[in-house]
Amino acid sequence: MKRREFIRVSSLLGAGAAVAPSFMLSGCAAKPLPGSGAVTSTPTVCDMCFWKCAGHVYRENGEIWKITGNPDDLHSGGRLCTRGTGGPGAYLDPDRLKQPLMRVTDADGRQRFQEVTWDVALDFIADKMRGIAETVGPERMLMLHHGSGSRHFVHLLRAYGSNSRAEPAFAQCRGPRDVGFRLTVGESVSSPERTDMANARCIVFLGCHIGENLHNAQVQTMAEAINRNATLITVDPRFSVPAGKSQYWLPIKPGTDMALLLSWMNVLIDEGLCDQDYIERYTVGFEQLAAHVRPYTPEWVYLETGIKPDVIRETAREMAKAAPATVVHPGRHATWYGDDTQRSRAVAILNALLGSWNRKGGFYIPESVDLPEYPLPDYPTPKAQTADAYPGKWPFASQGVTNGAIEASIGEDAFFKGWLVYGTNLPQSVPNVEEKLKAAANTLDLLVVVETMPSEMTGYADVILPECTYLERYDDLRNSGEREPSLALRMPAFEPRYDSKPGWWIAKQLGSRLGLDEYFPWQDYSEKLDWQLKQVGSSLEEMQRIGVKNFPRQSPLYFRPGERVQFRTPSRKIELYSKQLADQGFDPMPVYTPPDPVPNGYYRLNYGRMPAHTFGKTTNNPLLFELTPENQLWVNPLVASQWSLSSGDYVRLASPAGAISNPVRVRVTERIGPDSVFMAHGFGHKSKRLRLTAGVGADDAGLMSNIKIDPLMGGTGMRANFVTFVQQRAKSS
Ligand SMILES: Nc1nc2c(c(=O)[nH]1)N[C@H]1C(S)=C(S)[C@@H](COP(=O)(O)OP(=O)(O)OC[C@H]3O[C@@H](n4cnc5c(=O)[nH]c(N)nc54)[C@H](O)[C@@H]3O)O[C@H]1N2
Ligand SMILES: Nc1nc2c(c(=O)[nH]1)N[C@H]1C(S)=C(S)[C@@H](COP(=O)(O)OP(=O)(O)OC[C@H]3O[C@@H](n4cnc5c(=O)[nH]c(N)nc54)[C@H](O)[C@@H]3O)O[C@H]1N2
Ligand code: SF4
Ligand SMILES: [Mo]
Repeated sequence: MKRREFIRVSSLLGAGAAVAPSFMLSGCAAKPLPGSGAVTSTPTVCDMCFWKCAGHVYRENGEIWKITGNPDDLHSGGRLCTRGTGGPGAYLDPDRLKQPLMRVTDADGRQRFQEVTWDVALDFIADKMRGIAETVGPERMLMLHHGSGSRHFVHLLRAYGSNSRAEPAFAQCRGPRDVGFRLTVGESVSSPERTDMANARCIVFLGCHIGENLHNAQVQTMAEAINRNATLITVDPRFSVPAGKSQYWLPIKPGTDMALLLSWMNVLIDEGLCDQDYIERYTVGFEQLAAHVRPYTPEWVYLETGIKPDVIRETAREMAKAAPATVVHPGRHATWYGDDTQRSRAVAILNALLGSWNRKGGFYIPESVDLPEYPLPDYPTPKAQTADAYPGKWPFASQGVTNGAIEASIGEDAFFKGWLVYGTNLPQSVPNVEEKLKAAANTLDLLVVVETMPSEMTGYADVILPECTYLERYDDLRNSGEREPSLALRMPAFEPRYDSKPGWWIAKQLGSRLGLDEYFPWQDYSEKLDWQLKQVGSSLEEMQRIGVKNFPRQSPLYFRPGERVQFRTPSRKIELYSKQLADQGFDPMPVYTPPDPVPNGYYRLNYGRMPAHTFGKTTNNPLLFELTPENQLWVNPLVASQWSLSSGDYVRLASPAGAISNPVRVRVTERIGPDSVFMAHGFGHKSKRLRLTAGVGADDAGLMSNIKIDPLMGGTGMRANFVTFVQQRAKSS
């Protein structure tokens, strides 16, 4: 028998589970108007996505009423997005995990989850963790995670002796961008992105689809730039939201951005449009770069990208005219075609030629509050790091690589023996991973999932721990590097519903069972926050009133004219030519490789964000579900007529590897070219306990089998995937 079979968590609730809940706010009409009862509020930091806007939670007669932005919060401009406003739905969702669950095997050999007490669940986990530490060492316990709440568990594992961890937000998202910028300018673009769009006169988006990607301050500063008549240049094969706001829309042939970037450099250098003073002062390798980009003439690049030579020249001149107030936006989800670190390097190099890195209207220098850490004993030094699980691979990975760590968890002699999974839904977020997850689950000694919802990932667990939502707990203070340093407080607006618990409490309980009490000296997490706040002249009491506190900057926002700067690269300069890469056998300057052609009868699978949802994490939220219940498949009219499709039809998609999607609703639109189809990521849930969203819409991840691994840092390029339609027959042409 399999050690762990995947349990569709549906078996837990019995027959009633299949019925969709009627929406619990539907009783509102019978109540007095919102706001007419006794109103109280508490501050929060939104957790509906990973941007961390500060807001206030309003209660009326003790019940949730609404969440609004905190006007003092520069991070959010005082406004929440659609998803942030939908936060009450996360708290009220009747499908939330309600009590700890443990996998049990019945007499007939079938496995199911059984409700247990917290003591039983925590004792079980602590026993297994102790066993792993004693037999193979604590560093063989891996954390897979996402989100600010995971810090409590990072702390727990560090205290226990493991620094092994990985998050899809690296190898499936911004990893190549971070590494590409670090290799070039010595530091990352950070989150929130340090783009100075608020002051830019020209903004270039490659793919990056802000407006559908609703990262709050990015949307607002883009809107400010539009109002100031900044020149927007959007490179996207699809007519995206920013494309619609741009003076220049460059509908590029997918996968050829590198050629365009190199051609822009060619034009800037050829026409003498670079910031020569900046280049001489701050960069190395200009001569090599100039020689390298010489062959990438607009005429040659036109044949690859489909972008006309005069458009390439004109847009390069626009960038130079506005420089240094030009942002070539680095995007965020950068794992596209496997050469992504190099493409991100090309973006960084282009910004350097324009002199925009750390200059007004280009990028600013972020600053956070100098907040002391609570005094605790030092962590033990682990005997191994995450990368020791996949030796020799991906020398420039600056964080753990999920795909590498998952593969190193399969088999009796696997490197990792236990997993603690927090706030990440791996079956949807790591492409082509389900068989690997099943194999890992069959051999791991321990697989714990800390979740708020019965996600697909919970189906693989030994133990599922129900965390309460962000509206019911304290977490660490928000202290991100920003234009202006600030602290923001997340505090409970409500007692945890059901038998859910805050992450800090769960981590402390496990710590105590593992003999690590000295790392968790607080009875309540608010004691730790109060201590930290008092070190910087505030207090918990003050923050409970104001929610956000802004602090004066200690250092300038941009480079001062002519300032001497030491970049954090080996040469202490911006590395247009990278000796680091050459030394390891990689291309020292970015090189263009054409993408795989689309197989006959197939279309490129393009995917991205939609405003109303964050991945699959909000699709079951009753408020947001009501707004946007499903994703749609964008299909070009030519393709639609070939396959006899109309808007509103449902189709299934097939991948070359034989995967078939759920039915997805067609939207016929000129906004996508005839070589591709497009859908928002995060739909097509399989977990039946997500009663609203289960089976609704299609999952892009399930259709991905052709993954292009970035040799520098292990990122999983996901854009080289193709699909075709099932059910319909192509008309004979
Ligand atoms: N195919 C495909 N794959 C992708 C992408 C794509 O577009 N297409 N996008 C990539 C990108 S950009 C990223 S950043 C990653 C993101 O991928 P993940 O890191 O996996 O993030 P989510 O998909 O948002 O999953 C978050 C999970 O956390 C749970 N959760 C929500 N709130 C809480 C909480 O307070 N506590 C706990 N413990 N759990 C909580 C949610 O229920 C959900 O199951 O996916 C990447 N993978
Ligand atoms: N509402 C909402 N907002 C979000 C999120 C969310 O889940 N919901 N997630 C957040 C996260 S974690 C991330 S990482 C970001 C991701 O958001 P971004 O970094 O902005 O998006 P990307 O996935 O890089 O790019 C998607 C765009 O690339 C285009 N594209 C596809 N192929 C190509 C190509 O070959 N060349 C070019 N130039 N363009 C191409 C697509 O048509 C699409 O418009 O969004 C963030 N914001
Ligand atoms: S961008 Fe929206 S969902 Fe994300 S933290 Fe801000 S308000 Fe919340
Ligand atoms: Mo992301």
